[in-house]
Amino acid sequence: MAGDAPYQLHGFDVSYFTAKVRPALRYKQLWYDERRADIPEILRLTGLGFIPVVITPEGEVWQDSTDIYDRLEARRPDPPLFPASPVQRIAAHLIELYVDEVGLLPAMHYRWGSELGESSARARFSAMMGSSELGERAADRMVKARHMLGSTPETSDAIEEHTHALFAALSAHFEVHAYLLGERMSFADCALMGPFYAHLWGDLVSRQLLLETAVPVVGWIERCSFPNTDQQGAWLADDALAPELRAVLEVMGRDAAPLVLDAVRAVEEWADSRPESLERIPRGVGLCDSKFRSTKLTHAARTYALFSIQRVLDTYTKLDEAGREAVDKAFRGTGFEDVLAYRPRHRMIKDGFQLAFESD
Ligand SMILES: N[C@@H](CCC(=O)N[C@@H](CS)C(=O)NCC(=O)O)C(=O)O
Repeated sequence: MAGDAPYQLHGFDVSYFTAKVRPALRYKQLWYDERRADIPEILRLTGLGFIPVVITPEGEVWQDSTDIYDRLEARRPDPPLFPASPVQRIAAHLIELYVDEVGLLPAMHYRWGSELGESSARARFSAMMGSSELGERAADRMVKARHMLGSTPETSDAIEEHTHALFAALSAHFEVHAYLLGERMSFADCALMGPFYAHLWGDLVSRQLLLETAVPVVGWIERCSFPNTDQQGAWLADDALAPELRAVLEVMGRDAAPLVLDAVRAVEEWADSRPESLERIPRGVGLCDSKFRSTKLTHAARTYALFSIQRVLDTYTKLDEAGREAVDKAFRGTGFEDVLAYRPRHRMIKDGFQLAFESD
């Protein structure tokens, strides 16, 4: 799809969700121009203060990393980001669910949860904004967001245990395979670059941890950053998942599924009796308590959680019986079976760029 203008990616190098999208643009071999996000312009274009935003050569505006994947795949199906076979496709969706809802915890913990982490992140933010005043202000907002997500001094041990388990499982996997689903990148890899590129690799404390304990993961970050076409092989044959991926899915599923489901239940309860006259649904509907490993973790129940789980379940419930059986068998015992068994009673849609309930 050669045009006479590049795609534009508006984001930041420190940004989690920009890091989800950048590898997808590179993998698709699109001509794109990455810009430091112009937030007033993004507000004007989308009505929202979120990055990343992609502007196509024709001037279409794409917002939300999940939506950006869908549109990229629809426009340029080759090379593919989305596996067509049920088990691999659902695996990729579940990994993206982990990233969108829970991967923020290790990312925020290592960036802001220690003196060295916070002081180096503040310096990075100030350098990025070209002003220590603006950098400090942005950092203050992130420190608050970190607590709302459930990354606090009380949960830091559990988050570190989770991260160590994840690094170990991913290292064992990437010692054998180039990417999560085999020898070709998929949107699962792009999604997992969300926590791994901007935060875990870009930040001082976690970078040291990766280099000391998870070198195969560093190799994978490098491959996802430069996904050259001539270095892409195939996803595993026969819709298989690598045995090594099972351990990764177990860390993600067992630790993350309870948090996602608690948030979704809280959002649904709120939606049962939501005020009729709401112009916009809120980003969060209050706090909810969950168990993260064996620690109590209090986190904001974000309305986006319902949208995230719906994305997985829409794919799952449309599978034929044989596909659903194969998926059930593959994810049984990972913790993700509880996600696949959930049936939301409210449905979310996008009204423009804004999340809304279908009946609104
Ligand atoms: N669902 C959106 C989330 C985007 C998002 O939260 N981006 C962060 C930066 S990494 C942001 O813009 N935050 C601004 C805010 O929370 O107000 C996506 O997947 O693109």
